[in-house]
Amino acid sequence: MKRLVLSAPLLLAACDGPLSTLQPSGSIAGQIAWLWWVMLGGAVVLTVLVLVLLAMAFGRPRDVDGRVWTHRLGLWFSLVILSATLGAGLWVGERILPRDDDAVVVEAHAVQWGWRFTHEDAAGNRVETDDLLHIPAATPVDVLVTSEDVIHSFWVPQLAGKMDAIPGRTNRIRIEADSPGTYAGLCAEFCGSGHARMRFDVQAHADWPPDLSEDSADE
Ligand SMILES: [Cu+2]
Repeated sequence: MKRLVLSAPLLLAACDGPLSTLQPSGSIAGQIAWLWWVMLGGAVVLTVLVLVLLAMAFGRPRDVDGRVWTHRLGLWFSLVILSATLGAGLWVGERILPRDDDAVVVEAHAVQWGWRFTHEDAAGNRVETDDLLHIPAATPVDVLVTSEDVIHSFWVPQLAGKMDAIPGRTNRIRIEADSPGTYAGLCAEFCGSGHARMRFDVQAHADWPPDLSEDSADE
């Protein structure tokens, strides 16, 4: 137990970095990170309860009130915790869905093994980029996710959750970056021998659409 406690900082250090869902850079990813902590809190509380019950079961015999430990704690308390985490999941899940509003729409097309992204320039022309998705900062962006061949998955951990790229189907996911910058993305569904190479970047621009003719790294 002592080792586990001492190694906690090391374990938490692994949750750091540009692919961490626990370092959100937008409101959608922020809500997902919040839900992660709520789920962790609920799991810890129930795990502690089970460990206490186990300790009592294997400890020396003693008189216990069955109504308290079985009904109130074992049943009702657990139901309250599970209901709260379920409610939090439904609440967050509903709030991060794409809506019919003025969100910017871009496209992400997956192919073994890379990403082709499309956005519109100021003249309304389609601009295609490989493995680099341009989006506006501080604006909701809906990504239309498609696939050429097998199932892939579009994931930018600091901006949103995952969305599968399925052949013959268009899935929509909303992402948002609070501020200009570059965010790491990857394919989150094993899709063959080149899966590990399916990394990409998302560049969030203060000005939209961006002028890519001079320098795409204008942020
Ligand atoms: Cu993949």
